[in-house]
Amino acid sequence: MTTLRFIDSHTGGEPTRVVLSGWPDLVGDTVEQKAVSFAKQTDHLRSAVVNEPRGSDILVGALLLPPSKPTATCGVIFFNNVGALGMCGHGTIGLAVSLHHLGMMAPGTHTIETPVGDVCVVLHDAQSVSVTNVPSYRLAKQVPVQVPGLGTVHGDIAWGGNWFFLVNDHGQELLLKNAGKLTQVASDIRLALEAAGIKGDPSLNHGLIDHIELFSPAHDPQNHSRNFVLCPGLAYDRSPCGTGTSAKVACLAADGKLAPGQAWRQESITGSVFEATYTTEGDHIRPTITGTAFVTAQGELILHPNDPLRFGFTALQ
Ligand code: PYC
Repeated sequence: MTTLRFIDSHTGGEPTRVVLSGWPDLVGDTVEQKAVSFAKQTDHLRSAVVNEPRGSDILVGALLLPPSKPTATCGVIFFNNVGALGMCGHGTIGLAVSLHHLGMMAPGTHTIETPVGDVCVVLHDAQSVSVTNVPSYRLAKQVPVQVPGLGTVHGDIAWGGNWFFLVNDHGQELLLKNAGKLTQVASDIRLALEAAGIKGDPSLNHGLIDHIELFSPAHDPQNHSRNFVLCPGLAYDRSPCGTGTSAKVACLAADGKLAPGQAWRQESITGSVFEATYTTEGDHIRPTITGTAFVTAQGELILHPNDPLRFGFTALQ
C-alpha cells in the first residue's frame, strides 16, 4: 500500500495539492536534476495524485522537497494532469499558505527552489503571499499565426516561468459561461503554433509554448485587464495565473506601458485578482505577484495495490 500525505488549497479558485511525504527519493542534488528523475521514475505517482479518480484535470500538484541550498526554505516541483510545470505562481501562493497552516512556514521572507530557478516568497499573513518570480521577458512581439476556423491572430511570446502566447485579437468574450468555447479557441491557437513550428527559446523548458493567454478589458474598474489562460493539459486556470501575469507584465514593460514598481491588477474569468509589480534585471524583469489562498482539505492519499485505477487516468493520456 502506498500512502501520500497531502494538503489542498485554492488560490483565486485554482486548486493546489501539496504532497508532503510518501514520495520515493528522487535522483539528483538540485530541484532541476530531481525534476528529470520525477518525470522519468515517478510519472505514475504524478498521475495518481492529480488525475481522476482522486483528482481532476484542473488540479495542480506540488511535490515538497528539501532545499539543496542552506539559504532556501524548501524545493518544489509543480505538476498537472499531463506532466511537470516549470514554475507555478498560484501554486507557490498555495504552497506557502499550506505550509503556514501546518506550522512549517513562518510569516516573512523565504527562498523556494523550483526546476526553473529560485523564487522569493513573502508570507504576509495566513492567507496573503507575494511571490517574486524567476526573471521574465518578452521574446517576440505580435507574431502572426493562422488558426483554422479563426483566421490570423497575433500574439506576443513571453517567458514567465512557463512559455506563453499572449493574444488580444481573438474576438471572444472572456466570460465564465464561455469557458468551453474559450478552451476550444485557445487550444486551436496552441495547435496552430505547433503546426507552424513557433517556439520560445529552447534553452528554457524546451521552448514549448504550452500556455495560451487571451486578454480583454477588465470587468471590475479597479483592475487593469481580464485574462483566460489555457494550461498544457487543456484545463483553464481559474486564477489569473502567476506565471501568465508575469509574462503579461514582461510585455507591458517591453512596450513601456508599465513602469517598475507600478501596480498591475490582473483579473481572471472567475473574477479573482493578482496584483503584480516588477523590478528590472538586465534586459529581463523580476515580477512580483501578490494573491491569497485558502486551505481546503488535508489527509492521506491511499494507493491500494489491487486498485486497477490507483495510478489515475485522464482522457488526455
Ligand atoms: O499560476 O503560474 C500559475 C499557473 C500555471 C499553471 C496553472 N497556474
